[in-house]
Amino acid sequence: MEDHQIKEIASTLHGARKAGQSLKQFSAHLKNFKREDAYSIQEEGMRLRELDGEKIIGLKMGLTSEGKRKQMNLDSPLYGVLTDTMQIQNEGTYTLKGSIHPKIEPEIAFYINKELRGTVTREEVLSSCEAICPALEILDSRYDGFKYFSMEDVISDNSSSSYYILGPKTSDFSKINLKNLSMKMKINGVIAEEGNSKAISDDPVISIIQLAELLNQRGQSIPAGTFVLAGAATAAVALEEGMEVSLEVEQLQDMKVSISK
Ligand code: 0L1
Ligand code: MG
Repeated sequence: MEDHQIKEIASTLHGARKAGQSLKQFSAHLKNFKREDAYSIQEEGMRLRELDGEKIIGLKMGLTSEGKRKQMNLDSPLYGVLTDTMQIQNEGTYTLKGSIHPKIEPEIAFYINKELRGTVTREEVLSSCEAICPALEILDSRYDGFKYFSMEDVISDNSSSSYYILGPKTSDFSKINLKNLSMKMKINGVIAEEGNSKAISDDPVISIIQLAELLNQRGQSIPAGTFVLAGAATAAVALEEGMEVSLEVEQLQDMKVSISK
């Protein structure tokens, strides 16, 4: 794909997000839309957000469970980039105004304090991680009907990232079995989705390993001082006014967010 096309698509997606308006999937009419083009569009989109004054502070892995990949008819994990203005404080309020068709999903996040580059081991990830926390990700696709025709559509759209909430940190997690933590996402006190951390790449640490590998393919790394949302443990739930969404992850502290119009 030529440079001007990358810039044009990134700018169209940037405008759609700011206007809160969905658009047609690019792969409906683009031939030969490659994964590397999609990540270039994502990077250009982040450059536009930085020009708007946003600061990149985190990363997210998506499509980390086989179930979710099948549900969305997409074939492999992907990543996106998170900025400071996408963050909502724990126990804060998310306002629906300006969104398109937002959904929320339960995750676990890792705070990385030492750069992770290329092929890394589980032990290297764990020794580079200063804390973990429960996290809620608010997805919002800039495409009509929250549908994609290809991975390239989603990646270009910064992997549907919109907002995120980080729960209280746990620094001493060495005795916590990250591969088997029950996770309950409640809406107004009633369980809406229930899962286990094992659903996140079979082990959420594997998501971080995969992220380091995906970034390395573009000559990048997970920088020190970044947090990473490792992926969802359950399906996402559509957001509506008046919801209070809480997340309980076994052995971690609870968190919540309120939804207003
Ligand atoms: O975070 C995620 O797993 C979502 C990635 C993109 C697919 C979707 O929009 O559901
Ligand atoms: Mg997610």
